[in-house]
Amino acid sequence: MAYQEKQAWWKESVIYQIYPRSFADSNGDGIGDLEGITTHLPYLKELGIDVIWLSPVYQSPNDDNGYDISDYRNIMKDFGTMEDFDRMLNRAHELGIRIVMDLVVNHTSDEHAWFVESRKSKDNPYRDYYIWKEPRDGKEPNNWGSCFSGSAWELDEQTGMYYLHCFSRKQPDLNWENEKVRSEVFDMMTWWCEKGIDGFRMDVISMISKDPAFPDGPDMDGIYGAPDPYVCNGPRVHEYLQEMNRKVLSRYDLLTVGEAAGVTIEEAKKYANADGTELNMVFQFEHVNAIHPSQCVVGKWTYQKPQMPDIRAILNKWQLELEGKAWNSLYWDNHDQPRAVSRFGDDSPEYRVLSAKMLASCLHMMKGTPYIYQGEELGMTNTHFSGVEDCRDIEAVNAYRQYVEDHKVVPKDIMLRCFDAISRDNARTPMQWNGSKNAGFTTGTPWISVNPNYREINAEAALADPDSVFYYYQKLIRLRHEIPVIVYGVFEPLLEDSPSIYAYRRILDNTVLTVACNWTSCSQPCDLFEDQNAGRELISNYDKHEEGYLLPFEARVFISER
Ligand code: TEU
Ligand code: CA
Repeated sequence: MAYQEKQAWWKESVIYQIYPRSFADSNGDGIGDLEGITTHLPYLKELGIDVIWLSPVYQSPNDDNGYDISDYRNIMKDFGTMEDFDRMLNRAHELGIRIVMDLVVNHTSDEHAWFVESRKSKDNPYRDYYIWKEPRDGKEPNNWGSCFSGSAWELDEQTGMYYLHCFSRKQPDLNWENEKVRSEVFDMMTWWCEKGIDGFRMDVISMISKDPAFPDGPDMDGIYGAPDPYVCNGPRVHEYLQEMNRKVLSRYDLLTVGEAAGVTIEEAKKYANADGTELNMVFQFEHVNAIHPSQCVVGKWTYQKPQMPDIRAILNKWQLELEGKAWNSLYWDNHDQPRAVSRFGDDSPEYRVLSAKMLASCLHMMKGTPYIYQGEELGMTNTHFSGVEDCRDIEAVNAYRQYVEDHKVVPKDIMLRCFDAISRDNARTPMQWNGSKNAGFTTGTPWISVNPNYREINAEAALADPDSVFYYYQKLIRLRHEIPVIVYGVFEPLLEDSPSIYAYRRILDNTVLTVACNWTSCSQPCDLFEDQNAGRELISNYDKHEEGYLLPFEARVFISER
């Protein structure tokens, strides 16, 4: 091989994210659970994925659906028991599927024993586990707003001091400066590794080191200041991750991916450096935030559709600049994002299947490790919110209270339009298993409404249709396992000025992969496949092509030797 990229199983894998609350309910309480996951492992085996990333299953009062953990070594009661977990892990391993856990250690729940102690008094041994500050002029220590509305500081009456919470007030930020905190976290991680889990997805890991000066932030939404510049990629974050790597990660064979809000290319090269001193890869956010602030109603809220050329410029930049230096993760969807086919494709009956397949091709042929979010393989769509009472997500509910009700800066119907477009609840409606009541998700009342389109869009229907989005994903995954250029080929952009076609090449030794995706509902001229004799088609979402054109939402992948 002329070109050498270090081989690794986590580079050759496809990851499937499960949001347990919404995946499958085994006991009729309306909440997905571990037993539900175990039951559906054969479905995932059929899809062909290698790894499951499990959103948090730890004990939690569920202020933020498990991202507020009150005991890292216990299972959330709603989800089952540790025995259920062990059974799921064993069963997955028997099927050759690895399990990656969500690690949420930027913050804990306020009901975690450490915080219960910490807030008791200024001299409590756990006081320094969290970030406590004296009031400034009788008010909050600085202007930071929380991601979930309101101030990022909460006054605790007991001691008259404020604690920091970048997310909800029930998610106090841990103080990573305190070496006891770090060693507690590393012990806990080791405990899970000894259990035999296969890796960690690290929640907002880019935020664990704060600027010790805690300066006011730039305007966030006309009300609060944004903490981002002072909490993302902070001064000691790489030191902490290198310590974690030395003490835990390097001792096991793991997949590690850092959720890295605010990460730049330069920072990613450190977090995911090829020497392996920190993490395998990070989730960057640029392509899912490809909307200019001027197109937002307030804060992150918008109903504008992002444009392909902007997304392409971002993804191409990440592909080119990490080459040989760090590894990319590839995703359209997760539990914090609206459904990909609705946001980037076209979820109308005419184009839903075609555009879902196009998006899948576009992403899965890039260089990096692809992530599929539950239901993405069915082309599940966004849902509709007719009022705030349809919402479950703390982010949406709090934003509604703050912007619509309290400050009255956004009219109700505009806010709901934003929710339809990008609320996180779009991703959290129950997995659509079949056309029976509640989409086969539960026999009880689901904790969040099922998307009304479940009679047409569901796993049973997909498995019965050879042309389904499901089988298209299955084929993409199989191709990745069989054809090295898909994993290791160098990325080269094509047609960078096209307003409608996203195209690129991948090259490994003499093998060339050519990928072209039409992001529009019109036929578009395209001459990339003129010389058809030179190779063969690997996959496409159309059986017949039109010479010199890509049909609406057509995707074509071609392999040849040079
Ligand atoms: O998300 C953090 C994050 O940066 C986001 O995607 C965040 O949800 C978004 O900015 C809100 O608009 C992680 C988890 O993925 C998310 O589910 C949690 O709510 C959050 O951390 C707190 O743990
Ligand atoms: Ca249940």
